[in-house]
Amino acid sequence: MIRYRRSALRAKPLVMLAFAALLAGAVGCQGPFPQSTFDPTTSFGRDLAGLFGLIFWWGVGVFVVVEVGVVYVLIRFRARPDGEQPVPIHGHTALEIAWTLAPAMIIVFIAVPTIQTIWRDAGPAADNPLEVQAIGHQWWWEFRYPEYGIVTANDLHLPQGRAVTVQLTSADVIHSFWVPRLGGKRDMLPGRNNRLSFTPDSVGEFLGQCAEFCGLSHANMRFRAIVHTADDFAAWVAAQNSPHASEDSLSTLEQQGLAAFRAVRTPASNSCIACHAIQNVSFGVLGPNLNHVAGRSTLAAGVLNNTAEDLAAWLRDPAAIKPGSLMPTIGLSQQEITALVAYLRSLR
Ligand code: HEC
Ligand SMILES: [Cu+2]
Repeated sequence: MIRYRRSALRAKPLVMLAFAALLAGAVGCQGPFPQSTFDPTTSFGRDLAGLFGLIFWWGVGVFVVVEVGVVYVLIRFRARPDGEQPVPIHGHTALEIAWTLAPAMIIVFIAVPTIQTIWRDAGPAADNPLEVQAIGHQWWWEFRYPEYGIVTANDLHLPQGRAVTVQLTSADVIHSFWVPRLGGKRDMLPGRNNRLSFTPDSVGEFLGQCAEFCGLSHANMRFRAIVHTADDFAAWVAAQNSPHASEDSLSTLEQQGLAAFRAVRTPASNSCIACHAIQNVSFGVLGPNLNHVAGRSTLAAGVLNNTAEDLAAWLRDPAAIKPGSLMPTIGLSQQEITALVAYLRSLR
């Protein structure tokens, strides 16, 4: 009696815990799902989701057949009081052939659509694709548009309805390019070119993420694919290709910022110009190209908002915001930070 009551007491919190976990899980099932592969916006993404669905339903079919078989055998051949022994089926040729063939058939049913999909989607994009070179860096994304002479970072701008070929490579370690709603995930390997081809069909912003552990700030290596209408994309290209405001037209504070940007520091590797490129100012390539940086949707690969306060915090101590950041803490004065923020925010 006492034992029974003890275990009942122990079971109660367990049941409640299980219930709470179930509730938490169910609440977590509510959208929105900004990085769901089940809501594709390219033909490539739809092909992959379709293939997944097909194989999932094959799996459901196999599950049902196997479970029905198990339940049938459990009931049909259960121990009976009269002790009747079932007849063994060892060496039953027809059965042996059947259960060898059935899995082989299932593999064929999975393999044929899979290979068809690979054939359809792994090739180069159709006529006149937009080529974008995506280069993974610890821990940010460089995007180059050879057709337009544009180099930018962390925002992948794309036109709706035009095929895109993204050439994938890395400047350092292995990264992986993944925008779940555009479809597919593909590694970026140093010294090698991989390719993803797709045609975006919906305007919008789609979140991307490095999907291969690449060091301390791997989880802080995010980006956005921003799909525009053809006209808006042309406007974006024109804005990227327009020159920055001339030096003479900068305010005094902005000019001080430009001077701080150009300053050669000690050690020299702490100079902004050693790592960053700005049109007509510098050619560094270790960090993101800063042309039109004020127009980006985020700073530091999705970690910061592109605001004056966040930019100032970044310049003060990058590693405090992004562990392991390859931009050093330079020890800028408050005056230099204010001026640099004003200058960088003039690069619209
Ligand atoms: C040793 C190289 C190096 C130096 C020197 C350097 N940076 Fe950086 N910078 C980087 C790297 C690398 C990143 C990318 C960090 C990341 O997102 O992980 C970066 C990011 C930035 C960004 C964010 C850009 C974006 O689009 O996200 C700004 C702005 C910036 N640096 C400004 C400066 C300024 C101003 C200076 C000089 C005071 C400077 N940097 C000095 C390497 C450097
Ligand atoms: Cu990475």
